Amino acid sequence: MTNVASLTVEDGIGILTIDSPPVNALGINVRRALHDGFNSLAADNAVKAIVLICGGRTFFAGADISEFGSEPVRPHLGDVFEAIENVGKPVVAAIHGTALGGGLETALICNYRIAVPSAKVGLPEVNLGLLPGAGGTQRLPRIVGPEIALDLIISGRPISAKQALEYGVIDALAEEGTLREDAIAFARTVADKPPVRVRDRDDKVAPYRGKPELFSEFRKKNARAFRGFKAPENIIKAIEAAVELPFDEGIEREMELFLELEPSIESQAQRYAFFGERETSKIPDVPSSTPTIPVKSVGVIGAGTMGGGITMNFLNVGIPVTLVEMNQAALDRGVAVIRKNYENSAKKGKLTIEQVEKRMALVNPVIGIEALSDVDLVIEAVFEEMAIKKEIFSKLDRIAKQGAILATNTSFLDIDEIAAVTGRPEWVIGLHFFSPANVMRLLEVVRGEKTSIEVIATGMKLARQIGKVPVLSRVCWGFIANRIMAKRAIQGDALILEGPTPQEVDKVIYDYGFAMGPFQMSDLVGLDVIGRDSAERTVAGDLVKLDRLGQKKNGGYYDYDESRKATPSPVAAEIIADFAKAKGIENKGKQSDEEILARLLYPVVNEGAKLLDEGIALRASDIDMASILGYNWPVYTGGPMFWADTVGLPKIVAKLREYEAKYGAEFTASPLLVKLAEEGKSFTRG
Ligand code: T1G
Repeated sequence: MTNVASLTVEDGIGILTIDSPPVNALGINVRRALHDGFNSLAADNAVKAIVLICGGRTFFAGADISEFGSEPVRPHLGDVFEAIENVGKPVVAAIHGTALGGGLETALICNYRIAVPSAKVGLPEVNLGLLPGAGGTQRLPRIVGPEIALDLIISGRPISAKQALEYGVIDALAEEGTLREDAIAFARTVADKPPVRVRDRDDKVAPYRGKPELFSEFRKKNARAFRGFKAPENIIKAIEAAVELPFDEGIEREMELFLELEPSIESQAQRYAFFGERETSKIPDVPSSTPTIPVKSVGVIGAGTMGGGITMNFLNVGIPVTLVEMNQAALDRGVAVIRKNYENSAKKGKLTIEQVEKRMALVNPVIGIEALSDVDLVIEAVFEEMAIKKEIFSKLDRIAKQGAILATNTSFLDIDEIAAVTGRPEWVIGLHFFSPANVMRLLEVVRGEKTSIEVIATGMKLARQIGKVPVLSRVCWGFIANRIMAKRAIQGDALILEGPTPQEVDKVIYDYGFAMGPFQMSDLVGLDVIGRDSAERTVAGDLVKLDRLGQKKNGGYYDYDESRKATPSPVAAEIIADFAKAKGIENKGKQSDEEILARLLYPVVNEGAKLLDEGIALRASDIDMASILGYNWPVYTGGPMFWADTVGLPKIVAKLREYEAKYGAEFTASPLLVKLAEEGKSFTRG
């Protein structure tokens, strides 16, 4: 057992320090150290009060997520909490960093809590498809009341030490840098007091007893947001138990509700996504020791929707941006949209006016790219037209300083072809943002054949710096997310010619867990936008010819009333029937939801397997992260590749072969998918 604990006694105060990098997760070594440490402190009569503190970057950041799914090893967290609660002396939790999940629950089992101002505390288990299973749903409501507890535990949002003090979650603030000393001093003030226990407090929950409306209204208000997730309902039930049941029964109820979640596919998927988001930064031929290039100033070419959103990401973290357009009107429009976005955030209380002005002061709007001669990074975000991009990059080659990174935000075009017009292809990379660029967390970092590993490492690091999750891709049409999701769009367009209606297809995708189906999305985005690049005739193109542009004008696949409520459109149905007839496709009538889902998503899985076959994507979880973070693929399914493993790869291969026989090579199963299916292996389960 590695020694993660140190125990000292200073003038009657026992100090138990746990130091288990990287985040003092409450894995078996830490649990053993706590259990043994508190048992020896209980037996030491010289100890009048105890300080529990952590070394390294943070107080306990929760249970060890990697232990879930395997047989729990004693001492369990419950055993540790019993040792703490029965130590018979006041215990002060000294908090720095992020006391999260089981970490905060450990602090709540202590009698007092003191934290440095920079600390944060929270119960984020909901993000893992779980609930606080070590008393958090029973203790937190006893401190802050069920209403605030519902908000904090369902949102999983951490709160600052200052907010925690206001809520009574902590008892005092320490000075930055003197947490240990301040905690010892605090312990001295309570050493001769009988230990208070959160579990004995009833004043915050009693007023809600026998009044279920708080919970029923909360359920109703959040039904849409909770759709498909299991954890929120169980959290609500656990907090209801904190109000209605005596503490020990509430703890039992909490454990029952936790054990319903822990083995669920939804929680396995969300825990997989937690690690998957961190795995994306691990690149075999770009070691974490690779030197990176400092990026202290950025140039963005194009102040349209993408350029504006991209710019905001850098302003948000204090990096100045020179924003370039070709004319003043476009520039003014772009800057105005950025300002409006920030002012909307300020209206929602997410930003102060000072923060808005501070960010706006960092954007330097100019006409012409000559102004980019001194920036560390240029991101081109102009129209998706190769000739235009080539012209810009050949100019940049002359203008940008040596050592500047030249990035393109292209969604589909060949980055090697763009790099080839410069004399510095090693410095050219793709930074592919997803719209809205200031919101979506996915950033596809596209390495060209010649992109240097320093530039790749810089792109990956910069992504995290601006709050994105980077997924590395090599060059191909559509890179990762767009390429696999294009398969869903193609099959959706094909299906509505064979019998299923747009609303039947949309319903299957909505029921699967997406916010909306492909045809509702097309109507929302605008059919003139969706169909714009298509060379051949499409249903969307035929609808546009009738001036049916979607929600914004005359409806599209659906008709809309003045409140934009969608109804099936007879006009669209006729257009679809005419189109099918012209292509000689017979209407085979309705198909089952299962059949529609397979036809829509199995090709997506197959394309993901091809990405791995071709070395475009590094790992299956990267494809899942790109889908979840770029297309809002429902996280509780784990993404296409994790989901495919739950469906069973042999079943998917068999269905693809059936489609191949019917429709041709579009459905030929990737060699990797076939191999894994035949060997009984999986994409994501080792
Ligand atoms: N368990 C195991 N490993 C963890 C971990 C955890 N709880 N938290 C972080 N790591 C690893 C992470 O995988 C990465 O590893 C490294 O630490 C740095 O993390 C009973 C059931 C604490 C805010 O949900 O939110 O308690 O990639 O890159 O950006 O009721 O990690 O270096 O190999 O994220 O500075 C509840 C999860 C668990 C907190 C730090 N706790 N962690 O962020 O670093 S369930 C959580 C975080 C629970 C109880 C329930 C963040 C962080 P590697 P990082 P960071």
